[in-house]
Amino acid sequence: SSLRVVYAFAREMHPKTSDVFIEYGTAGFRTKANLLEHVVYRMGLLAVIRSRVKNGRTIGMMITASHNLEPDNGVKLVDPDGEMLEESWESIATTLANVSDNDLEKTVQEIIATEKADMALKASVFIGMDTRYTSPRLAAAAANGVIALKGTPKEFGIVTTPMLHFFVKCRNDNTYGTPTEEGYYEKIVGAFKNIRKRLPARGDYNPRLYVDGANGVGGKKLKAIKKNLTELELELFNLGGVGEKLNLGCGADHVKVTQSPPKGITHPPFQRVASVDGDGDRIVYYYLDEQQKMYLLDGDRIATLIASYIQELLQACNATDISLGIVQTAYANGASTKYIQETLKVPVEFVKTGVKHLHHAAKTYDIGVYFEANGHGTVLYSDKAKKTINRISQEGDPTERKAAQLFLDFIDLTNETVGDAISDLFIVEAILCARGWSAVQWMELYDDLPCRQLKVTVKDRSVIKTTDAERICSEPEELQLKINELVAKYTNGRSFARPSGTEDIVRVYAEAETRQQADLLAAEVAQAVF
Ligand code: NG1
Ligand code: ZN
Repeated sequence: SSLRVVYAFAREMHPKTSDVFIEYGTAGFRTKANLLEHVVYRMGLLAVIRSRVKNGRTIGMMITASHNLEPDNGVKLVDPDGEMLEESWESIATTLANVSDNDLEKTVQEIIATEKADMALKASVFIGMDTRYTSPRLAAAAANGVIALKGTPKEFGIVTTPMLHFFVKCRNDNTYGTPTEEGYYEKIVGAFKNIRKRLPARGDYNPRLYVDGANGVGGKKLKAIKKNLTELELELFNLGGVGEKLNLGCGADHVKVTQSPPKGITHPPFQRVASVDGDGDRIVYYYLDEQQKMYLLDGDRIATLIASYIQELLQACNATDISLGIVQTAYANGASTKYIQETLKVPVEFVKTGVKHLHHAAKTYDIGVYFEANGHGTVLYSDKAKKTINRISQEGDPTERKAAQLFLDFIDLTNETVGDAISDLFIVEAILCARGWSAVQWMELYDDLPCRQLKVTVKDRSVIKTTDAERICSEPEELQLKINELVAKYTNGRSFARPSGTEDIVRVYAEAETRQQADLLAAEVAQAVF
């Protein structure tokens, strides 16, 4: 039977070579690349089963370790609507990844039975990978897994994570777009060009944008886009040339966490710079002043910029019955939350770290804007919102119609499946252009509280349990009491500690009125954790 083939195939080609337990976490499986081949092969098997459980709809597999350094790699599954794998399947994936080669056939059979997969159905799996040198080998293992259960793999080669999500969505819902790289550019870049036709550059907006590509796939794709782009003057850096290492000293995570510019770029004062991460799903902006002081415009800044603009568009269309909400995590700067509540007066909700939680919460609004502070986020438009705006674009009075038509282009510009650095870049640029703003004017919306993130290595990070969207530590109880005590010493102090879902560490976050106080509070809480 085909299952015997799977079993033999695994033994011969992708045997389990490590006994280290591996877990499907917030970012799928992620570890040293040399420990992953059997995991990826098995995820190929699982993707076929999942596709059949979903009536033969296409499932995605992305080979990437995002902002991690080159020796790591990972794999994530994408569900038919282009969203992350349903949470209940994460434990199934974990089980399958960890069984011995001897138990593989039995486990596959059990999953098929429990999930009632009709193995007679066709199955389709889209596979994408980032630029790591270990990715082609892992993508091949993924395809082998798909073939072993008689599914049909389609390999897209090197693409950004959000591009793969987009392809999967389009394949299963052709009203969303065409599931090819060209289809992606046509929709996203096409929408940007339409917007720019409606809104020529004005005021203090300067169409010149510098980009830090993290030496990964995002920069490479922007290079392709740049060829046909006259509306923006892109200056691209860190494109992964000879000797330039992925994510090393550059990229969105480096810029956000170290609060310093990436290597590989020099720029004039006040030049707007966008920094993307290794697989092109995160983006942050920054600029330096004449004294080389850095001003960071992170995910919270992008969320507030987008939400405030959507609010304007809703008003201009007179779409009064459309609800707008923002979703943040504990890492959101307190000043951004205050701005949302007090100035924008938009509802804001907190969820646990990890994009799937934000995505889920954002769906409860007619329009939901979600961003992690690290620059991973997007906007979700409900059918109700889309229908309403569409109707106004045809039936509203002339001003309303015009606003609604512009709004429709903004919806097209958005990759709703997942946070997308390229889509977000064009959204930010379109809004800055619409407002005639420089990055300095964007920065003036509110002042961030100085903040600091630290990593603490502990013997067993799982002893720390959290509650209230990870803002409170429920176990050990003494730890939260200690944090309360430390925080109370500082003006506008806030701090929390949580075990990372992607690294074997505890993350400590602190913010306070001054840089010195934020640093001190973080250090004190880290000491308490340790
Ligand atoms: P962990 O390691 O659980 O903090 C990190 C990021 C998340 C998310 C995931 C997946 C921070 C503080 N945490 O999770 O936001 O992006 O990686 O990549 O940035
Ligand atoms: Zn990423």
